Amino acid sequence: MSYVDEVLDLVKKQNASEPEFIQAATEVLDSLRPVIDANEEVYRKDALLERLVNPERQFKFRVPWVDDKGQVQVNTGYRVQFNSAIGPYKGGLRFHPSVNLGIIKFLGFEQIFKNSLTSLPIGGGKGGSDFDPKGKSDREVMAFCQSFMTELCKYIGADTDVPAGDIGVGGREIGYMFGQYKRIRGLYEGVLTGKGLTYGGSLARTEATGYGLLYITEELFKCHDNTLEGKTAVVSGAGNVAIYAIQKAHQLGAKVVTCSDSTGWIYDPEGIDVELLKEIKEVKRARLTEYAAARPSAEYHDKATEGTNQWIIPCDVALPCATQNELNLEDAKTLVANGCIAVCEGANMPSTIEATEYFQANGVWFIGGKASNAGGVATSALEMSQNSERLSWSFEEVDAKLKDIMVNIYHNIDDAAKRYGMEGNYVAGANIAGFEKVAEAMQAQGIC
Ligand code: NDP
Ligand code: 2IT
Repeated sequence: MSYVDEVLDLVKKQNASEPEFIQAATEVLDSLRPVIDANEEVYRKDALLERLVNPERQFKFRVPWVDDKGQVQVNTGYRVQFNSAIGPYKGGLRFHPSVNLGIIKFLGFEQIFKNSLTSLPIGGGKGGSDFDPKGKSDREVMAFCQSFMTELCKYIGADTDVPAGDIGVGGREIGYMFGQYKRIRGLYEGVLTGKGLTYGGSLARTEATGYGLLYITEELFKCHDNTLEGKTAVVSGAGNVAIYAIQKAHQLGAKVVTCSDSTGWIYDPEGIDVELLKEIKEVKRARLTEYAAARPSAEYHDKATEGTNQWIIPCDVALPCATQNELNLEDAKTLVANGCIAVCEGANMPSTIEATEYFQANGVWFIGGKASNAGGVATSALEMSQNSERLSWSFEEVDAKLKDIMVNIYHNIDDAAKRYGMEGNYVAGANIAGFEKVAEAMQAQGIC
């Protein structure tokens, strides 16, 4: 049996109750076959892959907090410190009722390769909680964040592990957690990224994931002698990544006609009104029904009653920006049948493995999240640099660096795929390019 198959068997056996982690590990290891096969003896002897699929450390802890009725609530918190070969652990915190250890492990595993692709010195980690910020008062969110950080602060630090946001964690939550870290540890340091601009945050971090997604998509089109100008795009999600993806897509001349949240989706043939969407989601924290109510050109579709999603709308480009496995084989078939030529993932693992394979088999240009959503964490690393030198850079400077990083990622993953005879397979290219640096650093640091 090949070394890759041996380790995949082990992953499935040891993590049987973690389907998302198995999915992420399978996608990566499968596409690394040519690289591993070429070095099989050395890697097997050093158990390189067994070390790669096992987190260096993981924490699971109780998070008690008091709700507005005086009732004590108890949630579970997690932080997985997956791999520190190339830098301090770096990766977001997700607050969503679906969070469990398997979800955090899948996200932490993806983060290793994504962070490597940014070319910046950051290792892979992820954390979060099954806490649901939806419908909670600001005071309840603060109480939760303070309790969460009271435990988490023991394991993190500006040079050891630097969390940030993810689903359900934005500027408000980062602020409450930063305040609590400072109180307990007595340190004013860059322990979190995505901070507010008045206390060490970086300009352009809020926009970075969505903007970065469009910068790499733009480069993809350019390198195929094509352009985003005049193209129709379908976006899922209506959170941080989706909002700024839509904004940059419009700046680049495309028209985004959809967005979604967990209950419904909007079709707006005149193009999504980003300012209205921002007001509804960032300020009011309301549902998309309000978007349709305020915008005569928009239709609202309820997912539960209609059983549909935004992927049925014909488009040239699809940008999934909500959550894992939100785009399945059926959706992929619909998109291809409707003429979609490119799919670039803003979310982490939004396409199932079957959907990804279908896109690739049908000539769709497909860039997986590890590469295409790396702009967020890359800009987090730029925030860390600014904190270290106690300076802040202008929006233009950060944005220019972000664009450079995304263009470089495109060429690195394209080159890696070509080196192994898989031209156009950006999934394999990303996994290979991400892996090469981490593997070399792990080998250089001995057995640890
Ligand atoms: P937000 O919490 O800001 O927004 C998430 C959006 O996705 C919301 O519209 C939400 O709808 C929807 N969504 C979340 N969970 C589900 C679900 N189970 N089913 C359907 N819709 C869902 O998160 P972000 O925009 O920050 O994150 C979106 C994706 O991008 C995630 O996969 C995240 O891991 C990834 N990502 C984020 C980065 C960042 O910098 N923020 C960086 C790189 C990747 P609702 O409000 O109804 O729940
Ligand atoms: O998935 C991701 O890359 C993020 N949620 C951002 C992580 C970060 O540290 O900025």
